[in-house]
Amino acid sequence: MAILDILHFPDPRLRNRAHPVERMDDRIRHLLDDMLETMYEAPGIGLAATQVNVPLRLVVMDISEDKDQPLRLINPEILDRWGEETSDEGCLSVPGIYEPVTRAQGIRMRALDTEGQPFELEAEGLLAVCIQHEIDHLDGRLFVDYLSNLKRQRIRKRLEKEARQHRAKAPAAAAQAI
Ligand code: GNR
Ligand code: NI
Repeated sequence: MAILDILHFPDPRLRNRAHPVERMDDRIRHLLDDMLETMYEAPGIGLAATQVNVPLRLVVMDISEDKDQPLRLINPEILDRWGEETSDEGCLSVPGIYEPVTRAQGIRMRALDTEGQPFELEAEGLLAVCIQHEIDHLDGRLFVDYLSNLKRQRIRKRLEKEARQHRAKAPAAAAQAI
C-alpha cells in the first residue's frame, strides 16, 4: 500500500472530469486500497480519485467512528435526491477551510462494488453530504464553487500563499536532512 499525494485548490487538475471505469481488475482494487490508506492517514472521511490525480470515477469513504467501515464506490451515480440541508464542509484539497454548503438532504445512489456488481444505497445526513461532495470531485467541482466569488478568491489567495511558503521551506528541510 502507499500514501498518495493530494492535490490542493486551485490546482487545475482538480477540474478534470473523471472517466468511468470500464473493467474491474487488480490495478483498480490496488488503487482503491491506496486511496483508503491516504484518506485514513490524512485523516478524512472520503476521497475521490481526482484528488490524487487519477481521472477515473472511483471514491472511497468511511464515516464510521472507529474507521472500520471502508466504502469503495466505482462509477457512483445519484439516482434520486430530496430535501435540502445546510452543513459545514471541509475538503482535503482545500485544507483548513470549513464553510456551510447547502445540498440535497437525502439521496439514492448506485455504484459498482470491487467485483463489478451494481448495488444501491440510500443515504441521509453526513453520508449523503459526503457522497454528493465526492461525486462533485469526479465532475471537477469543489465545495468552494458553492461559496461567493469573494470568499472563493480569499480562499484561493490563502492557499496559494501557503503553497509558496511550503515550496520555499521544502529545499531547506531537504538540505538539513543531508
Ligand atoms: O474529510 C472530509 N470531511 C468532510 C466534512 C464535511 C463534508 C465533506 C467532507 S469530505 C472531506 C474529505 C474530502 O475532501 N473528500 O473529498
Ligand atoms: Ni473533498
